[in-house]
Order: sequence, then structure tokens, then C-alpha cells
Amino acid sequence: LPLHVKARKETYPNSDVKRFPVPDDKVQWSVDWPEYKPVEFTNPKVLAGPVWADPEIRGPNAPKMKFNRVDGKINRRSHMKPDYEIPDGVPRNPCGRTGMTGRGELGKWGPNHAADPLVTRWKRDAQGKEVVNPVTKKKVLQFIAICRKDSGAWAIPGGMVDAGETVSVTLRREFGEEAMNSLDATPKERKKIEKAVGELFKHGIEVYRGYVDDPRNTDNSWMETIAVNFHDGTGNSVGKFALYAGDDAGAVQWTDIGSDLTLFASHESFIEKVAIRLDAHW
Ligand code: RP5
Ligand code: MG
Ligand code: MG
Repeated sequence: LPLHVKARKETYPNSDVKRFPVPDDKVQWSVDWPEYKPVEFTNPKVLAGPVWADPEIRGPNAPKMKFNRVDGKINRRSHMKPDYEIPDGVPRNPCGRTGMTGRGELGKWGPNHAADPLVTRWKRDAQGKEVVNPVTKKKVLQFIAICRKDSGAWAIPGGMVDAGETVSVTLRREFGEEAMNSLDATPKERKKIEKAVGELFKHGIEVYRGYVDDPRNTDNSWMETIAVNFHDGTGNSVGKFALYAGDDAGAVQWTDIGSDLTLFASHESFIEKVAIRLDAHW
């Protein structure tokens, strides 16, 4: 397992809270470290108990949760094997220490499931000819990236799987919301958007499923995702879509793919898998 890095960044997102510093050689739980004193933090908006958040599970009267199982409409299973550990009834991050206990900004104890739609096309010049990188001699791919309002980082337009939702619905819904602004569309426009996205999203190839090195992760709550590539080989379907940023996206644009990309969380690594799959420039 690669070491998480963003999940150890000192200042926790949207707060002044500082994590307990965790050096590389102390990330793994198997390394004994009695001096480890993680800071406890759960954002007040999570503690307020919105529908997407779990209740407190520590202390007396704590409700029982079906960890490592499907718990009613909530999938508490991890994509990672083996099952995550639950010392003293609290899930433990499978990728190791983060310097923080509690849930931070995340609603669920254990895995918080997301889906990431990776929509790609070949880059073309003004004549419509595919562009080749002069160094690698490989065709250049572009993907639809959004700029996240929370951090200003560029990212895949992904989002959380809602309770009871299937991943294929999450992929379409989040892409519609963040890259086509379906939430602000009239019912008629929304129908059109859903139809176009549905058409494009018929043929997807899964490129990744598992842990995300997300800056919001803690010792007890972490992001996991399924990233699916929807490639428009001819440039005639999505290639022609009008993009409008919406919901938690401040901007949206087709972005050239290459190893110099800096993206939110571990999104570069998902993009790299697509570049390899399509034998594109990286
Ligand atoms: C990342 O957070 C996932 O890869 C996904 O892109 C995103 C989901 O969270 P929100 O966009 O809903 O904040 O870990
Ligand atoms: Mg969203
Ligand atoms: Mg999102």
C-alpha cells in the first residue's frame, strides 16, 4: 500500500486544527509508537447531525453499527482487503496513522464512499487533427476537470455515494451537478442533460477502486472511491458538450493530461491509469 501523504498534511482542511505530525516510518499501525498523541477533531457541522452523518459511536449508549458490512442503505464495507480493524469499536484507517482521531469533515466512521467520473477525449488542433506530444510521440488526452470551491484544487468531478444509491447513478449525478450544473437547470433542461450524460455513461471502464489519499481523512474516517473512465474516442459526443460548473465546482474545463498535473487528493494516480490504458502521453 502506498503511504498516504495528503492525509497527514499538518493543517486540516477548512480549519485551524493541526494534526499530530506522523513521519513516514510511523504511518503503519504495525510500528509500535507509544508517543503517538493524535488530535481529536470532528467538524461542528458533522456533530450537528445532518442526514449524511453518523452519530457518535464512542462512550456509553453508543449505537451499534455494522462495520465491514452493508448496513441498511449504507455501505460500510471497504474496497481494501482485509477488512479494516475496529479496536474498541472504532474503525481504523487501513492506510495507517493520520495524526487525527474523530471524523474531521467526514460524515461516516470507516469508509466514506465516493465515485469519480473520468471523462476523456483526444486533444485536437484547429484542423481537428489529434495532437501528439513531441517528446513521448504519444497522443495527448484531455479530461474534464473541475476546480473545487472548498480548496481551489483541480479535481475529477466526483462526489459521495448517497444512501441507497448505486455507483453508476452517483457517477452520472455528480458529473451532471458539477460539470453541467444540472442543479440550476429547469426541469426541461435537466431532462436533456440527464439524457446526454446517460448516453455517454453507458460504456465506462473502471480504472480504480480503493482508498483515496484525501486531505479530509482521519484515523477513523477515510475516503474510498470507484473511478470510471468514459472515453469519447471520436470527439463527437462529450467532446462537444457545453460545460457549466455547478454545486461544489467553481470552474470546469477540458484539461491536458500529463505527469505534470497537480490535482486534489490522489486524483493524478487515477488519471495516470487512464493514460496507460489508452496508451496516451503521460
Ligand atoms: C475524493 O473526494 C473522491 O475521489 C471524490 O472525488 C471526492 C468526493 O468528495 P466531494 O467532492 O463530495 O467533497 O476523495
Ligand atoms: Mg458533488
Ligand atoms: Mg464533488
